[in-house]
Amino acid sequence: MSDLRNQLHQDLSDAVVELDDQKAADTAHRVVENQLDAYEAVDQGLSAGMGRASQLFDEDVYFVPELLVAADALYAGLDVLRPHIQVDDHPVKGKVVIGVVEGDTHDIGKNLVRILLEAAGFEVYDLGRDVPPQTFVDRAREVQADIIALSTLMTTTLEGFDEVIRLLKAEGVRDQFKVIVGGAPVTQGYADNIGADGYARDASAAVALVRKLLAQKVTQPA
Ligand code: B1M
Repeated sequence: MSDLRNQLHQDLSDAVVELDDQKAADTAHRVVENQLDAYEAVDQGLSAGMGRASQLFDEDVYFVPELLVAADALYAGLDVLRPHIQVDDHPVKGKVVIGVVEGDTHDIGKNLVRILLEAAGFEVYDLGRDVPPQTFVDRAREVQADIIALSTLMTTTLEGFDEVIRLLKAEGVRDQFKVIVGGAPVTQGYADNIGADGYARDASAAVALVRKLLAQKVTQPA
């Protein structure tokens, strides 16, 4: 069974790299028919494939049109797998407000993070992309979020992270929320410098980080 699972993960990843939405959907159906874990298939198949496609972009093998069609293949697989992702019954639950900061419209990675957080049983409020800092703060206060999750793919928009934290402090509510950050140009050092509560490298790491921060909140109430 693990051979089949590995093969289907590889096929999903290849489907994204080959820009083949039909293959992505067909392979995703095979994952479901064989009762394999849909979450793992998203993480280790589709998401891994998008990472490979991005790498090919960096190497000037792929250009923007290829990346957009790769994303179509990713979403074709996701459409099939998403209803089959088991919602985790992990005891620690919480509310997450997520979005891509102002000036940045790259949302493929943020969407993956959102989907895996939802699958992990968190209540996720997705503000979309190009989100002004004040909107994060207002929405987090409105829904009484536990976590504010900020994503960006561009160095030029990183300062949106600082701005959200600055506004939280200015409104005297910094302690009410854990702020986590991620996206390709982000590092643990950057997160530490701006006083974020955590950094995650990819979507699965984001789920683990949210769990860890919420578990700390439960054991150390404010
Ligand atoms: Co553009 N783009 N793009 N782009 N684009 C980059 C980011 C770039 C690095 C390409 C390059 O020049 N080498 C570059 C940024 C350079 C910089 O840093 N300053 C760039 C640029 C410059 C631009 C434009 C300005 C180009 C232009 O118009 N001149 C423009 C931006 C417009 C704007 O936003 N204002 C632009 C536009 C676009 C498209 C629309 C064509 C398209 C985006 C489509 C979309 O998202 N809806 C696009 C794409 C596809 C890319 C690349 C090729 C791929 C990004 C991607 O989707 N990767 C990218 C180059 C690259 O990354 N190699 C590039 C796949 C995705 C799954 O990975 O988003 O990294 P990623 O997410 C990962 C992790 O980062 C992490 O988890 C995810 C999955 O595991 N993660 C988090 C993400 N958010 C997280 C949050 C967390 C935790 C983890 O916690 C909160």
